[in-house]
Formats: sequence, C-alpha cells, structure tokens
Amino acid sequence: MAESLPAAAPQRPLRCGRFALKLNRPLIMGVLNVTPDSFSDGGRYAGFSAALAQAGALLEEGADLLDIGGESTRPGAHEVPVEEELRRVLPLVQALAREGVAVSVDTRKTEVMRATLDAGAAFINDVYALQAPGALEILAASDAGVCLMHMQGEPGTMQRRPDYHEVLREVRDFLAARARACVAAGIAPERIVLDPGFGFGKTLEHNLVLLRGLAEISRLAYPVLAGLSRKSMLGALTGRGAGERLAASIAAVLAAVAQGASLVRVHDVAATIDALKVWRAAQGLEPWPDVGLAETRGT
Ligand code: YH5
Repeated sequence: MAESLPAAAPQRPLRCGRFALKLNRPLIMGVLNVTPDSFSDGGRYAGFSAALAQAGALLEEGADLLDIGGESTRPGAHEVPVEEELRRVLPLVQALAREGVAVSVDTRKTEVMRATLDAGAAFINDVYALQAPGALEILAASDAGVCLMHMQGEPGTMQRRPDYHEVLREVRDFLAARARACVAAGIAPERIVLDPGFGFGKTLEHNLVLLRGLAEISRLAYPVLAGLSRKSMLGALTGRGAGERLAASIAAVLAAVAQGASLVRVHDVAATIDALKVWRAAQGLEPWPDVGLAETRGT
C-alpha cells in the first residue's frame, strides 16, 4: 500500500555558529524567558540562577537549542531598554555558550544581537525578521543561524485588528522576500529558518489557515519553525487558560510537523518529544535519531 509521507522537509543541515544540526527529525527549541514576570524577583542573582536551573532542565529533557528572551513580545507588553535586556540575557548566554549549548537569542534589537553573538550565541530569533537598520549586516558578519518571523504590526497593538487579503500568500511572500534580503546581504541559505509567527497580528482563523497551509511555506526550501506552545489560539480552541494548554500545545506541534515544520519552539520539551517519538514510530520513521549537534569548529 502506498503510504502518504509528510511534506518533504529540507534535508541539508542547519548551520548556526559552531553547530550543524541535521534535520532528520524536528529540532526542539526550548523556551527560556528571562523577563521579571517569568522568574518572580529575588534580585538579579536569584533570577540568573533560576534561569540557569531552568536551562539545565530543558536540556535534560532533550532540547536541541535554548531560546533566551529578555523582552516579552506578548500583546500589550511594553518595550524594554537595551541595557535592561542585556542585563537579563547576556550572563546566561555567556554561561550556556561556554558549556557548549546551542543558544538562540529572541531579540529585535541590533545592540542585543551584536553583544550576544560576541558572547557566543549560535542563533538569533528575530520577530522583526532582521528589518531593523543594521540587523542584516550584523548577522552577515557572524556565522549564526537566524529565524525570520512574520508579524503584522507591532507587539503592543498587533492583535487589535489583524487584516489580510490572503494570509497564507502574504506571509509566504513576506518570508520569501526576507530570505532573499538575507542571502543578498551575505547570509548563507543554510543559516536561515522561516516562521509564520502564530499569534503575531493574526486572528484565530488566520492562525488556522497558516497551520493548515504550513507546507506551502516549507516549499520555499528553508526549514520552518512553528511557535504554538501555550498560545492564545489554543486557549480559544479549548477554553483553557495559559497554564493548562499542554495537550493542546502537543496537538498543535504534531499538526505543524505533519505540515513540514522542521523546528518547534516549546515550553514543555519532554512531553513534546514523547508525543513526537510515538507519532514518528507510528509513521514508520526512526523514533528519535541523533541530530549530530556537532561543533564544527572552535573549542
Ligand atoms: C514564535 O512563534 N513566539 S513569544 C502568548 C502566550 C503563550 C506564548 C498567551 N517568540 C514566537 O511564546 N519566536 C514568541 O499565551 C517567538 N516564533 C518565534 N520565532 C510569544 C509566546 C507566547 C505568547
């Protein structure tokens, strides 16, 4: 019997800093928020050590990369000054990069990109898709990987009135144009990841059209990252609050991977990997192969 296979994912390894990550299974990006609301304060050191402990837990659970964010991009969140964002993320990036962890930094600020890349970050996750002046040049001068995400509007107001003529085509065309801009600036295609930006200036219906049509974005031949973990769209579908969306998050990951997502950004690493292992085995795929998180140079 002919078996239907999931949309073909790009197979060349993802290059990010010293790492070459094979895409023979979905890569797991663990979310590490270092905003004050994510670690109730007891001073800077308490925040740092709590974040380090959380990083250790995510790695122990099997995360391939850690995505460190010092500024909330949730709807209604306000901007954090550069100095404050650096105070939150830089010590963690330094400590984790030194330990050989593949560190991603979730930032829109060029100063934070520059400083964290200097400190050993392997990947920049930018919800502005390197549209800030100077961002393309900073990435081009590094060997880091980059996630280009689509967002309509600004974090503070993006959920007010999301509006598209044809959401899937508009998001895909935007991502293709940003990837072209990166390549033209000297960023190798092997370093680029695309992300439709679930929840970033999108209604529930927009998010669902993008999830159903993710394979269309995969066809651009760059790995696609899906960030669905605990998001409001899952609350809208289940009626559950942010703290009780694990089952919904896992179902969303499976749907995204079935549509060709190569990376998933998740809070619940162990549970996500369990679900993917079973789902892959059921499809006759190797349950959880090594991705060869190999350091390609340096110490
Ligand atoms: C993403 O999709 N998302 S931060 C609201 C929630 C739960 C979670 C209301 N950074 C993405 O995770 N980077 C964020 O409950 C991201 N893709 C990429 N590349 C928002 C978030 C969240 C928001």
